[in-house]
Formats: sequence, C-alpha cells, structure tokens
Amino acid sequence: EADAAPKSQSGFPDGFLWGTATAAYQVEGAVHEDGRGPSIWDTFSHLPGKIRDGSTGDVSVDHYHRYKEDVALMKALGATSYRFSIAWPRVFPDGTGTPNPKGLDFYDRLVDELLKAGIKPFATLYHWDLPQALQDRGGWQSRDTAQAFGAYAGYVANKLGDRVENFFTLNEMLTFVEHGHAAGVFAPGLTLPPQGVNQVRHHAVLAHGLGVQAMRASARRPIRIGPAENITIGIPAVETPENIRAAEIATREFNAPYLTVMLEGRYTDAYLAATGADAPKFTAEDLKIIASPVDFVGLNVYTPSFFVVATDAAPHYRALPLPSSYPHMASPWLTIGPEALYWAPRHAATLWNAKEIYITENGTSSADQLAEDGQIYDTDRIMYLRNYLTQLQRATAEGVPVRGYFLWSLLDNFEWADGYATRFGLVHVDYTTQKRTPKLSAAFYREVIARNAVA
Ligand code: PNW
Repeated sequence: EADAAPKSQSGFPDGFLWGTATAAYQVEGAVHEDGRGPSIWDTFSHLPGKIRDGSTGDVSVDHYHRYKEDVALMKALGATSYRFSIAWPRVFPDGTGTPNPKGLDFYDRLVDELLKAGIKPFATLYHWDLPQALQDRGGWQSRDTAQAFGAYAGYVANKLGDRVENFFTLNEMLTFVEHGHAAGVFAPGLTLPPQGVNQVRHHAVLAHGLGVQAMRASARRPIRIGPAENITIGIPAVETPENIRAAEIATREFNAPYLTVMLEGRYTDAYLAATGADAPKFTAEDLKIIASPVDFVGLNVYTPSFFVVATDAAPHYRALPLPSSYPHMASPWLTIGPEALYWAPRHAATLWNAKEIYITENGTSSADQLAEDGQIYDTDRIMYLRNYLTQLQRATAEGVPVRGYFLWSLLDNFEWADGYATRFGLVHVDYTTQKRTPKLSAAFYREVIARNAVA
C-alpha cells in the first residue's frame, strides 16, 4: 500500500484536498458576543412557528468558544482543508459603515488555529446571515445590499487575505432566494411576486461580481475566488449521447439566473422569454460585473434531476418526475443520486469550461440513533458517501478538474428551518453537554482521506 502509484486509477489525484464544511449561523452560537449585530436568521428563528423544533442558533454547538476542539477533530480525520463562513454581522454589525474589529478577531484566531494544524482555510463570505440592518433597508430587494456586500467582502479580503488564499462569495443563492424570498420558509420569510424574486436573484449575482472585484482590489496578495452554488444537476436517466446532450441543455437552462449568468455573462434567451414582463431590470454593465473572472467553481451537490431527450420541439429535454417510491435519506428532500457527483463537475467543465472545481458541500442527514455503547453506527451515511464518492472518483479519473471535496458537515448543527432534529454531522453533538462524539462515518471518511481513494 505504501508504495502505491501516485495516480493510481482507482484513487483521487495527488494533492486532492479533503475537508469538511460548516456555516457561521449553524455552528457558532455566541450571537450577542463581541459586538455582533443581529442577522435575519436571528430574527427569523425567534419568530414563533418558523423552526420545526422551536430552536434558534443562539448557542448551537458553541463553535465560537470550542473552535480549538473542533479544529482538533478535523486534524484527527486527517483533513487537509476546511470550508467555514464568516458572519457579516460580526464584522459589520450594521451591515455597512464602521467595522467591528472584535468580530474579525474570531476568524483571525480560527485561521491561525487551522494553519497550525496544517489545514487550508477556505472562507465563504455569505452563508445567509444578512445583517438585519440591511434587511430593514430592503435586503436583497435593494441594489444597495449588493454594493454593501462588495464593501464587506473587500474589507475581509484585505484583513484575512494574508493567510487565507481561497474565498467563496455567496453560498447557494438558489436556496436563499427561493426558500427565503419565494417560498418564505427561510429568512427573511418573504413570498414575493415573480418580478421581485427575479430582482432578488439579480442582486445576488451582482453582489457576487461586486465582491469578486472588491476582493481582488483590496487583498494584499493574489487570492483565489469563486461561487459556491447549489447547482441543479441534470442527469441523463440513461446514458446515451442524445440524453447526455439533453441533460447538458437542461443544466444550462435550470441554472440560468445563477451559475449560467455568472459564468457566461448573459441571461439565456429561454430565461428572458420565460420571465417576460417579470424579467429582472439590469444593465449591460451589470452583466460584465456579474461575469467577473473567477478562479474556480464551487458546487454543492445533494440531489439529482433526471432528464431524457425530447424528440419534439424545443427545449429538447424532458424533466422526469420522480416515482413516489424513489428513495431518500433522513430529510425528505434528500433524494439519492450518487451520479450527481459525477455529472455536476462534468457539466461545469463542459458547459462553462471550468478549469478548477471544488465540491463545496455533499453529505447527508441520518436518524443517527445512539447505540447502547454510546456510539453512532450511521451505516446509512457511509452507504451514501461511498456511492457518491465513487462517482466523484469516476469524474477525476476521466480528467474532470475537481481539486477538492468538502463534506457537509463536520458537526451536527442548526439545520435551518429543521432546527436540531436533523443531523448532518460526521461528529455527533449532545446539545445538552456539547460533547462531541465522532460517528462511524468519521472513521470511514478518515480512511478515504488516508488512502486518497474510496474506502
Ligand atoms: C445546504 N434543498 O442547504 C446549505 O448550504 C447548508 O447550510 C445546509 O445545512 C445543507 O445544505 C443541508 O441542508 C440546502 O431543498 C437546503 O434541495 C435545501 C436544499 C439543498 C441544500
């Protein structure tokens, strides 16, 4: 084993980065500490009936105070990278204006601890915790929020860019736009009419572009930047050339207001035709900003969307409804499609010529029952990871340029509107004692990392 070929066909490329991912509001707690301002998730989670178990992120898994223990857990996995998010309301409690140095200090300490452990930090600038002060001035419905994001992102790049080389701009625009501004089940809980939703989408991608520009201008050395998007993944239900082409066209169209406009610099004709009078208002200059060159593409990969070719007229693809018997994991939305981890990066390379790709999230919830011995034998999570990672290995073996994988999540944490009932961690957290217990899946992931191959 020790002298295995460096690029063995059954393994991942040399230098492939293995990590875990978290997000500030989901793990930090300490919401009133060191001058942090309120975010839309503080407001939303404290409203009655919004979170399934009536919980909030006030304390969560107390990562703000336990980050050293949590970095030690990563080190025990053998992880070589970590994706975390920076809480905008810690850095700018009012969203704009005067920064709060104590807020940034936390990320300084975290980054130093990671580097000491030999773990490469990847920082996400926005994982849904908009400062409430900006929501009060229109939130993502206002173009000013995109400008404010640019200023905040530039400030962080200036302060952390000396030690953090890699940044993601906004996490999953699709999720916070659709869930937060159309369905109303995530903060800020709005149900806007179509034009409003389209305008919010536009301001989100505009914020990404303004962020990329501001960060490059203010970092004191070259940094590397990309989006981290919940890509809708078109999978050819049967792999024929015709179905593959149909899945490509569908993937480009389904991501039209997100990855497609960011990477192509234009809204597709089909998107503009479909939105019609409700299309977002934008300028040619906006599109240039939105398509500011990025260094890599981050893809959050969970669920599959199946397609076959349609022989009739445009759009040349047929989206397949899932049979009611289609299997899912512990979260009902988490339908199982390991091939998603093959097709998502392959499409990014084919459609947008992505030269460097990170899987910024992939993972699953599990019922995670505690056994009599106090351990968690989450064989369903291992089954899920083994199948998905096998498909990722297929992609890298074919030369798709995937450089790293961040498993969601290091720890059980505040799963948004599901609260604490839904557990995504490799490490179990007892929410009364804050005791961390690695699950069996952590041992599986440690083995994958050690072998640089699916174990
Ligand atoms: C992502 N869906 O959210 C987020 O980036 C994480 O913060 C979150 O904890 C994780 O996935 C698990 O849910 C998603 O309905 C939320 O398809 C919903 C969906 C996908 C991703």
